[in-house]
Amino acid sequence: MDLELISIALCPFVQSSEVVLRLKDIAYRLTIIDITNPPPWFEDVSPLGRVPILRIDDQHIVFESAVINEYLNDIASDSLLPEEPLQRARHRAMIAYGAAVLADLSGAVTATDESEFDDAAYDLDEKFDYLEDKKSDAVFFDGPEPGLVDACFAPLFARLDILKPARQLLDPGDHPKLDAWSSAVLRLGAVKQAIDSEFTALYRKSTKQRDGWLGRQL
Ligand SMILES: N[C@@H](CCC(=O)N[C@@H](CS)C(=O)NCC(=O)O)C(=O)O
Repeated sequence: MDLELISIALCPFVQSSEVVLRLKDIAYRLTIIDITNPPPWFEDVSPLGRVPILRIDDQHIVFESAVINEYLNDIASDSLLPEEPLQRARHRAMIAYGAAVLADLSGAVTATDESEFDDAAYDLDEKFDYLEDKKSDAVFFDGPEPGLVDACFAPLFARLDILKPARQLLDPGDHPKLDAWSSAVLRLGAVKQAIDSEFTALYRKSTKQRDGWLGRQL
């Protein structure tokens, strides 16, 4: 099976799919496009004009990262989701929550002044309170091995880590379970491969170039 993941640089949703591909040891090709000047074929493969897109054997298309990740989970052994329906639903809900946390982080990064930044950081902190409350004592989100939820949170944790010199948005004192979870996720080989030092440099540079309040502190 030929799997092509269509991406843009710095997309956290693409990175979550790459983490799943690496956790499941599935071979794939990465095609990076310029979303501001997409190739003519992009319109045909991306109904929402967004990445990630998974192209299978050059003929089938799957879009939306959560759907792509479940598909990848389904085609290889050792499921990254629990079996029990309510637990599965809980994990899927947490994946949707992770996307909302990423949106808050984006608000913090794009805030132009300190007061706008503080509002975004407050929203983020409230999300962290919820996660701290829901997090089990397990190493990963819900057990000793990483799952789909961990893959979806990896891009968030990586960004928070890169932004630390500017602001420690995830305070280990307030959110110890979340902090330990983030460290465990960032130590994973699959995460280090999918979110590498090249990304760190690029994300740092793009945050500084945005000239938002946070970028100016980096
Ligand atoms: N819900 C979507 C979100 C994907 C998304 O927002 N992708 C961004 C890049 S990170 C994108 O393609 N943006 C292009 C645009 O909005 O023009 C998913 O999980 O796949």
